[in-house]
Parts: sequence; structure tokens; C-alpha cells
Amino acid sequence: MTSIQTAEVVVTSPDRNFVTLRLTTEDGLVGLGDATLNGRELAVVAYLREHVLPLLIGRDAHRIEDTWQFLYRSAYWRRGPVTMAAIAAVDVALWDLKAQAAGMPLYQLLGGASRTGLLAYGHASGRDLPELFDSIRDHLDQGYQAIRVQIGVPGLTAVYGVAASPRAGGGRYDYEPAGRGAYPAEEDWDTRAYLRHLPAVFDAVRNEFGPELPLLHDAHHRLTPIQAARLGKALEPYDLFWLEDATPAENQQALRLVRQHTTTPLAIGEVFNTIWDYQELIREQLIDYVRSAVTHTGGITHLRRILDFAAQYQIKSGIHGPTDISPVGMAAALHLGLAIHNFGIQEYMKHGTRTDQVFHQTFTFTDGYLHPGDQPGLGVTLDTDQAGQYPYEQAYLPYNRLTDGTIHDW
Ligand code: GCO
Ligand code: MG
Repeated sequence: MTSIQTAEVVVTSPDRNFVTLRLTTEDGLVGLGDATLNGRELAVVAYLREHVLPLLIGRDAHRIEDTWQFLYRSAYWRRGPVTMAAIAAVDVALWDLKAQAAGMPLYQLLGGASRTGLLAYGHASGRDLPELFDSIRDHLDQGYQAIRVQIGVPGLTAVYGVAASPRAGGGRYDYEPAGRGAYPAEEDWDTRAYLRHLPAVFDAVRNEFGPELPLLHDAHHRLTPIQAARLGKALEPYDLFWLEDATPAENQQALRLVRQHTTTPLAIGEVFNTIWDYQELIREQLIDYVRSAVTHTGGITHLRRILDFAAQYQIKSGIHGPTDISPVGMAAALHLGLAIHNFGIQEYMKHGTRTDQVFHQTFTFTDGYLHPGDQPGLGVTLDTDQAGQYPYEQAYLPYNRLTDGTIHDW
């Protein structure tokens, strides 16, 4: 038995807000877990501080499964992003500790490497085709070998996934949806305009960059089932790697209709939290990729369970990895992705330089492939002095209105 001696939550906002759980054991090891829930960060902080941390002190750090079941079942109120992000942080911190105690990188404890590196996709975007092409070239120059394509829609002022200006954020075309401030930004949406515009964009991208480059697209929950079916069908000639979140995720049945009409591969699940959200989707083979984050799905223990279930149906991983997943959450995704057999692709957006000063990482990105590195544990350390220099700043994700003013899914 190695007991947990201290448990604290560190909130820091270098380039954006991050919530990190930090556990120390009686033998002096430090384990980290990511608990960042974009736009609702402090709800998870309170859940951890008020209800979970007191239960961890004195517990055996090695009993990962037992701790997971204890936190999930003893709360009685199950599932949901706040609960599952809190449990995820504890789970990942315990895996980090166990792997450090074993003197091994975490992926070794998950069965060892199933591949030499993880194919990553980056986010290219532009308000129009010239900007988009420039952004794709920029990503190719950085080494990316798979690219998500998002573009502005004529007539709309702000569209999901498209950087507001070519120089916004830390680099060219960097897109960061959460805006610091006391009220969420409003964006506009017109589904008919989007559906008319997108196929021509993919046609132009294929003409410019050729047939081989894997291309992805995120519809961000905005379509009805029949609209999603139409889009999937219209994009078939452009051979997408996946079409993501075509419909709002709550209704698993919606994907059945989409599936009946298109062979474009479907990815879903970044807002899901448990295996129960995937039951019909996996069993009825309505999706091709599982998009959940380690951070929002109960950690490595639970996401692995979902991915093992998915593997029985040849469904692969596409673990969520935008900048609102901290370097700790990203490292956890990389160890899991390296170990599982049914790895598909890993989303990877680079964090800003301040974030890299707070979180010291050892994972690598070489020629489009990620690797978690071979340090014992997760391979990420938190510089608490640096973290302390960036206090929490209120920030919200945007929301959407249709042209007649109706609130729509963002
Ligand atoms: C993605 C996601 C993100 C989310 C963000 C919300 O595919 O990476 O859709 O861009 O919008 O994680 O917090
Ligand atoms: Mg997405």
C-alpha cells in the first residue's frame, strides 16, 4: 500500500484556463490529472475540492479500479461532464503515479506500444479559399500529414473552427473558441448557405492538394439527420477521413438515418462522458470513430473500456485533442493511443508558449506523428510557480443564432 498524502487542484490560465489535479504519495511521487471543462472549469474545481479530495487522503494510490468504482458509484448521481471530468483527473493521476512507481512510461502498463507513432491531424482554417490554402500549406510545413478543413461561409460573420483573423491567437490561423470575458460571444449560422458552400470547398482543396492527403471536417452538431445525410453524400467524391459531429449527439438514433444514405465515415463523441452514450452507436455500427477525450470520459480506465467495446465492431479511436485539453490530458491520450490496437488518429493542436512553460512535456511531434516519450509515468510535470502567475480568468464558449435570431446548436 502506498497512501495518497496530499491532493490539490491547481487552476491556471497561461493562454487559457486549465484545471489540474496534483496528488502526492507518501513516498514523494507526484501524479497529475487534467480536469479542464472548457467554459465550466470552476464547477469541476468545486466538485473535486469539496467532494472528492477529502476522500482521497490516505487511500492506496495503487487501487485505480477500486477508486474509479468508488467515485462513480458512491456519488449515486452518475455520469455528466462535471462528474466524469473529476473522476478522469483522479484516474489519470493514479495511472501517472503507478507508472512512475514502476519506472515505466504509462503506455507500458497498458500493454506496451502497438505502433511506432500516432498519426495526428491539425486544424487548418480560413475565411476564404486563399486563406484556407495558406493555412493548409502552413500545417503541411509543420509536418502534419492529415488536416481538418474549416472555412467561413459567405454571408456569415463568425463560423466555428475559423480563426477570426489570419494573425489571431499565437500563430497564423490559430482558432480558440473560448473568449475571455463576462459574456459569451455570439456567432451566426445559416445551414442552407453552409451546405451549398462546403462541397465546392472540398472540390477546390482536392484539386489543389491532390487525392492522398487525409482530410477531415467538423460540422459541430449543427445539422438535422437528413441535412447530415445530404452533406455526407455530397462529400463522398472528396474521400473524407471523417465527418465529425454531423448531428447533435444526444440522439443516437439520428445517426441511423445518416448512415443509410452515406459512406462518408462518421466520428462522434467529444461531448459524451460514458460508455452508455455509445451503446447503440457502437453495437449498431453507426459510427467509425470514437471522439471522446480521456479528460471528459472518466480517464484512461473508462475510455479504454469504450475503445475495447468499439474494437469488436472495427470502430477506431479519434481521441479529442483541442487546446482545451491540457498537456496532461494530451499525454494521457497519447499513452492510451500508443497501446490500444484500434487506434485511428489523434487530434493535435499545439498549445501556446506560456502553456508550455507551465506544463513541461516530453511528448514529441515528428513528421506528423506523435509519441508520448519514455519518461516514467505520463511524462508531464507542472511548474507550480509558473502556474501561480496566471490566475483563472472567466471565459465562455460562444453561442449561435440563426439569421432570424433563433438560438441554434453551436
Ligand atoms: C474539436 C472540438 C473543439 C470544441 C472545443 C469546445 O473537434 O476539437 O469540436 O473545437 O469546440 O473543444 O471546448
Ligand atoms: Mg469537434
